[in-house]
Amino acid sequence: MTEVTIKVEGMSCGGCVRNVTGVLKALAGVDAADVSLEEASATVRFDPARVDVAALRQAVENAGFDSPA
Ligand SMILES: [Cu+2]
Repeated sequence: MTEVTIKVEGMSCGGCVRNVTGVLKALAGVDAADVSLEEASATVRFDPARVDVAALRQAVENAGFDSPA
């Protein structure tokens, strides 16, 4: 397992946090996602053989938020 922290911009409430957490955890290969509204970030533990950071960021973008590199 690998752990990475990505930026997540555009969240404004706990609903956004749950939304982002849900889309990250829905990805095959993601083991855990800890999303922080205050820090505008998500720390994700994942299997690098099954999913990569680009896919994590894409999932955040697809959910309507921004994940700048
Ligand atoms: Cu919200």
